[in-house]
Amino acid sequence: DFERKWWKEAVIYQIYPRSFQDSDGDGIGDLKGICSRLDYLKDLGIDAIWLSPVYDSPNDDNGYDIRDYYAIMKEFGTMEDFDNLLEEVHKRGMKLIMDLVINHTSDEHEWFKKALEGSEKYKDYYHFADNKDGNPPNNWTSFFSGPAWNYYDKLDAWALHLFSKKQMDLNWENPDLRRDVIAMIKWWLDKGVDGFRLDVINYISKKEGLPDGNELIGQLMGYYGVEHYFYGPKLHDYLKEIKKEAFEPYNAFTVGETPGIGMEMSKLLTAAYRKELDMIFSFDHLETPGHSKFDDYLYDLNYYKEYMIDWMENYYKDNCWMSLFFENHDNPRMISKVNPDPAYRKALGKLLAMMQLTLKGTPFIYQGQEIGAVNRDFKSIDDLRDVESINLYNELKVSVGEEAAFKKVLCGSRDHSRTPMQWDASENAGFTTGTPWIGICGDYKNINVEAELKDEDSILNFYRKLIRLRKENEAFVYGDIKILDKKKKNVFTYIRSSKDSTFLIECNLCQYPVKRSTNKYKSKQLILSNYNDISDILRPYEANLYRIV
Ligand code: TEU
Repeated sequence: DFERKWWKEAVIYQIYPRSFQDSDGDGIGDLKGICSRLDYLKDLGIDAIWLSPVYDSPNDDNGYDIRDYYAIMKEFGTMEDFDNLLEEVHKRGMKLIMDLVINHTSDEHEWFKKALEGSEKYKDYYHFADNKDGNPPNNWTSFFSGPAWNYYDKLDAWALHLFSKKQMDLNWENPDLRRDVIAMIKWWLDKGVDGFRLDVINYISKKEGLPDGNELIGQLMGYYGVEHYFYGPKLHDYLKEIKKEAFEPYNAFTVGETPGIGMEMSKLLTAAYRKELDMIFSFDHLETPGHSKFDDYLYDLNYYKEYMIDWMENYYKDNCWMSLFFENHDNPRMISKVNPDPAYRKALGKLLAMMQLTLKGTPFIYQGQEIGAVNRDFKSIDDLRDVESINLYNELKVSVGEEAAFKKVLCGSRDHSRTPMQWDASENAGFTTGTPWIGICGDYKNINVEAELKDEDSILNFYRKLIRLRKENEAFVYGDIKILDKKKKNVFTYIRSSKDSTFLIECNLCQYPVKRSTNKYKSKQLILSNYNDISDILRPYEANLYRIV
């Protein structure tokens, strides 16, 4: 009874352009490099590509600080290269989703430069506040350490930045700003892009007057002021306006990145009748409760099971559709989060693929996940590049010293997922002929696309088989899901069924053998497993997919 949409059926692949494929030897990935790898993605079974930002940027936050929405970052190539990439993607029957960063711009954007020159019109494109007593206007803190305000002595005023000091928050209250953003979105849609991932889109509406953040919430969340903007008063108004003015006329796909948004709010953002967004990324499943991203702990997949039971049974009721992801450019590699012991990498990598590609929702595969990439063995802070990691290190080392600060940052550093894609065992893993902008994972000699394509039993070939199975069996897309043995720890067993086929998936969520669940499905045929034989117990991270005949 679901409305059929291409984005419900698609397997989507996220590319972090800086680290995917370099074509001109400058050590930085680029658009031509991506073009040279499209056949690899087509062969993997990818239907749509989400490109992290490629717009002109000073790269304080690797492109999430946009200086010119209408130009391509020079390190990535030219607008002609972009047009060619879009054409080549479409030629292969794939779609291209752009990353739309409209909560903030770079402080080098022309709007902000005009504001600094005193233009009242453009000051109102941002959150400026006159200086009163030499202190920031409120107690809000940045996600990248320190106060969320820059002071500009020429204007004797402060300006808000929730992220880095060079990422200045836009004032969405301003209809002129909204009009300029909508015009820009339509300019990209006129070029033929198929949709957008909207960066921290739930932050765009701030509480009137930007009041101080509650002390207790600030301590709990680790950031002050979040309650005043994570689900702001006019968020739905702004989303309905962009949908009506830009996305709907072009039938453009949208997935909102919405940190902190819970299930009920997500329904208000994505239910079809709401005409706001098609999907959202919720992040609550990425950390087990009581843990922050920078804690030194192993992620328990039993929490993922609990989380998915809740969402699978409640989210779809209201005609909403889930995104399914384990990794992106903001998080460490999932295999390393669950169990860094190399003995389990292969089984665990396939288990994650099995769940992501057979649960109900649209899978977003992050570059490298398909070859079982793991965290990087960074040796010192000089190896890191991410503004969030470096700022946190500088903040922590004052109180806990350099070694402890580095250790804590490594637990959650975004750089783990930003090391170059590992294509083959040649120098620099085939990513560049130059010096890579960030170090390559030491294990690229045996963890690389070329080696895994040749190995029938590799994680990559497991993904390819699973993606093909998804395409051949509608049960994995629109089919119902029924979760069995909900209370049984370490076992995650569920049924996917449609009118013409039924599948049973059974997983062992831990590194110890467990008794398989006693389910009544006797007449089943094993069609895919991460263990190549049958035993009467489920081995560490065992994942089996059966057809019920
Ligand atoms: O991420 C916002 C966000 O939720 C993360 O920055 C998160 O707060 C942080 O990583 C927690 O450790 C988006 C982009 O995905 C991210 O790359 C950008 O840095 C950020 O917005 C600002 O544009």
